[in-house]
Amino acid sequence: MLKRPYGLAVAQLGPIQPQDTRAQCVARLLEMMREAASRGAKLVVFPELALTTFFPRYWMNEQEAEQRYFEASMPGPETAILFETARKLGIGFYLGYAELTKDGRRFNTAVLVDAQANIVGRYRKIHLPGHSDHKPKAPFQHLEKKYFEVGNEGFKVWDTKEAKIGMCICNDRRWPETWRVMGLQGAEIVALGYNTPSVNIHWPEPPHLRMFHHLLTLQAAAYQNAVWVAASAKAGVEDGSHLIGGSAIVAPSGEIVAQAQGEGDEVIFCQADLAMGDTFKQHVFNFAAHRRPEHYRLIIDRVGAGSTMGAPPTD
Ligand code: CDT
Repeated sequence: MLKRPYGLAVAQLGPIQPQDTRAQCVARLLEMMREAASRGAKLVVFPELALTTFFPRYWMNEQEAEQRYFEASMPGPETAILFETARKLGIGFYLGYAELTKDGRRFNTAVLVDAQANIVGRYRKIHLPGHSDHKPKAPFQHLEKKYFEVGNEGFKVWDTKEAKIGMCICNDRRWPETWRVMGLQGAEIVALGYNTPSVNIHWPEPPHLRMFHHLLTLQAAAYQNAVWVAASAKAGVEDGSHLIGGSAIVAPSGEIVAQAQGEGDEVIFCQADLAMGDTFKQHVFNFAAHRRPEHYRLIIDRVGAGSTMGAPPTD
């Protein structure tokens, strides 16, 4: 089979402190965008909520959150330069940010921007982790359920000129349904950003499991859906709270082909051969030949099992 090379880059961000400005963050993103383009990338993937510190760790009222951390337009005054630079460099990008819509709704969102700087796709996070109530005894909060609505646009795949690209955000990667819905649309690349605290405030989870489960889910999803996965962390210590790194590019074989070494700003790159996904889609994961949807009905009919159904969130 002919190779279909596609330059794929992931730009991991080190910590963003609460006092850091949008302009400072955007300058860091621009530097990495330039590096990604110079290495031959057609797409660079930035993290979830890439313009601010991971603010769901703070309890505040919604109005304050909107003023400090949300974007009322994309591109906006501080992010326009990202679009202009991408157009000049001829590179596409994925950018996660907190979206405030014109009618005042809030979503944890990512956009897919093409090499002409057009927004070609938008994804609003569906699997929101954490809680909406104040937990004063916890070392920090995880208030995504307070600040964001559940995404209302589903899991889509965008047919760009050179690749079919899907998007998801952070906690979505832990759920096989996320990937299969995109796999069934023929996704070739799935881009995702994440902010994963190494401490679980809900139960004493051994911290090493955070990295293990992160890579486990990416690798299983890449293989089972025959897609390339490009996953970008916001990493390091933000205001005393540690976020895991581990940004990675995973092939449809399930193998990690590039991985960030540290917890700072870092670009990783690989020349992804999209034909590898075609091979897996024609054989072991030939969905049309092998799937048995008549036996999968419970997946859509039932939300949870047994006694945990309807229980409060405990991630
Ligand atoms: N940002 C985000 O979604 N973080 C969650 C933390 C919960 S860990 C079970 C994540 O899935 O990484």
